[in-house]
Amino acid sequence: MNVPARPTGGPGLPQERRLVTEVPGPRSRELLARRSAVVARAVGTTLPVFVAAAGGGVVVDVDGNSFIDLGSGIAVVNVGNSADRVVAAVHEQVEQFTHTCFMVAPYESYVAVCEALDRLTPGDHEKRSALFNSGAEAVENAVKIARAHTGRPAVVVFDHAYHGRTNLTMALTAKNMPYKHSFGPFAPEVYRLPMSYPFRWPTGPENAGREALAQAIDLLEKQVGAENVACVVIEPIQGEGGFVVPGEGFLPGLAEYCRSKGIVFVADEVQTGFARTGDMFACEHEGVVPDLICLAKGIAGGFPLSAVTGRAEIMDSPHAGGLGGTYGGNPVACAAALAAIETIEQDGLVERARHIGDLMLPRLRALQEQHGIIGDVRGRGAMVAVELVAGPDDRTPDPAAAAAVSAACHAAGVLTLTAGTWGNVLRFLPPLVISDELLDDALQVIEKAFAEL
Ligand code: PLZ
Repeated sequence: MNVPARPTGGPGLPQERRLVTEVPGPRSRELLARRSAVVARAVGTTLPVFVAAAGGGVVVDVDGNSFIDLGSGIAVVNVGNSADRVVAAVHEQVEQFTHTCFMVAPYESYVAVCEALDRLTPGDHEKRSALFNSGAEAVENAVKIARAHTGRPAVVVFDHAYHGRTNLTMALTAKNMPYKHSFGPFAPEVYRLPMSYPFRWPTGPENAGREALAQAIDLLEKQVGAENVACVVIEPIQGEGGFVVPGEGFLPGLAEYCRSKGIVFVADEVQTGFARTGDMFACEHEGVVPDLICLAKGIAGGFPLSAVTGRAEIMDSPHAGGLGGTYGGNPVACAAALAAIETIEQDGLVERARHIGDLMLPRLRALQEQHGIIGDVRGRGAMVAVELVAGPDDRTPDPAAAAAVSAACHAAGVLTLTAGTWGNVLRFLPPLVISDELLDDALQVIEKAFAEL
């Protein structure tokens, strides 16, 4: 195969949607063939092109096609791909050392990341952090910490939740296919409660906060018993579950209930964190202060890093040596995190996320007026979605329509993702550095895809 000159990624890439071949193009097709001969088929692909470079609001493939990025690698590159500060910090770090293992010989950047998390996460109580590699690992460790602290076994989670693919986090995740099917048995002592899902709440969205809270507490007390519960784990806005924003009062009520019963309240902000929703963390929207917060994805501009941050007395419950891992808080990932956090703060990306929501939500609501299959438009900041259903008076999920719109967007040069328990949610997660012009162009492509459905 003729390999073209390697394009340089980062914000300097031309910020344009550009199709120069069919999708996938010939070079991507060659790589897809190589891939299917050696990569396990269980590992999925959303957009069947191979990436050559990415930056700002675009992803460029090996055939020279430039896609508008509405996925951010699943809410990871909030600061954009190969963001300037991240690239510089990583270069500097790899020239110094790449790994010692923090548990063997520590280094300053790990401590500096924990200082930043102490400062940025909700609440002014004394905090401690521990660093890991993936979102799932952060959630698993939060459960370990909560169990050590309370001496209780049970973990309470919600319908439509997604917390990862390891054995314990599969048990916490709600959806069978594709995440759990044939992979059991799962970890015990996991209990699932109904979620506050306004669009699907039987008595109407306005009751979804209050009624869901009462139901959740009632079920928890009857079926589990508060005194058996180590922690409640919840995404403040559900990610893979379809960008479900709980009804007002649900999260604060739950946090308050947990406090009154000595249950550790764990916010899984793996997808919602780091400016994504127009606040640094989604919990802040209703003033919720979690006992423990799980962080990953947007924390390090594309490098594998995750964290659990929380109340010092809870975090310090496990015995010395009880938490860790070879790579947790790797120095390159920590350098990237410090640079990503600086970028979010210096470049006003929290405000930028709000601005993206202000641009997208009205356009999507206008689209809803024209297309009865758009049952719901929801989200916050740069985490927005539309849920597709049979029609204006029929909420039967329509995953085929979501797949068709998404495919039309891909063919036209816009990278979109789907989500939701029924796969009927189109979700949009642009990098926070995307230009208004690109966003407008992407919205026009989405509008056209609905018009031609
Ligand atoms: N908690 C809230 O969104 C990861 C999963 C993609 P890891 N979401 C993307 C896929 O199909 O595997 C996620 C999340 C929330 C935990 C996780 C898990 O994070 O870094 O993928 O382990």
